[in-house]
Amino acid sequence: MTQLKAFIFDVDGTLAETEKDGHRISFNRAFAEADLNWNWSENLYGELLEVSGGKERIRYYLQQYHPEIRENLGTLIPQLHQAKTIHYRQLLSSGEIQLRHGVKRLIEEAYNEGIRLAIATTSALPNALALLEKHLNPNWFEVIAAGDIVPNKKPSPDIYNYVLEKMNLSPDECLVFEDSFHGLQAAYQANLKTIITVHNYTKQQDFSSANLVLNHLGEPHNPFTVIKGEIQDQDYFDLELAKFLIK
Ligand code: XBP
Ligand code: MG
Repeated sequence: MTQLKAFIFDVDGTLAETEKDGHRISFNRAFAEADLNWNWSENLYGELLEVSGGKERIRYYLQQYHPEIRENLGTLIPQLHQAKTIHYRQLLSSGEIQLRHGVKRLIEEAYNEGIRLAIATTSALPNALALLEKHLNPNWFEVIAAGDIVPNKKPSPDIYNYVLEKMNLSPDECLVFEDSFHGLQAAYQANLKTIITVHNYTKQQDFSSANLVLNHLGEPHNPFTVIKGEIQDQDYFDLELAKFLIK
């Protein structure tokens, strides 16, 4: 029987719904500040989420929607992204973005029971830290793998392989929490079992290789809905369910 040793969490979309009301708003604020009349609507942002990473997303947007802008991209993109990061951190510190249902409860339970914790995110490190500092304790996470720390972003498995190596763990001892197809692909290619909690931007995606798909992690008085997976008599995701899934 395999022993559960660690949880690895994605950040954006998994710990909190940061994309629509967080990252998107911050990109738009950075564009306005730079006197650019680009506006990423909720719909357009859904399309742009196909590209992981903020800098990569701006570059893709320019290629698709402003192919005439070709000069100084090597300066413009990092400048915009840096400004966006400042806006994003301000927005998070204001407390406007809350954790998703069950996240804090599960992480506290895992930490108190000695389950090792890690973060694997495409977001820049300051952005991931801003959310952890506001709502959780960054010191609880043994490894916080973020942004450009690996050569290739999700759906590449690089970030998950990096975490496994740093923690000296084998994939069968861990469970991953993700919200998106890209995230699932990354974890799956690293041979990790994955629990998906969907949201509006990802609920139509293909999660056939996930071990469990939920609408959220649930709370004792706010049960989850199982979208895919065989579990019995469970209203919320806890360590007991995690141990059952890892067997
Ligand atoms: C997160 C992302 C990130 C954020 C922007 O993906 O795609 O690009 O939208 O972050 P995941 P930065 O949840 O799969 O890690 O601007 O900090 O790059
Ligand atoms: Mg995500």
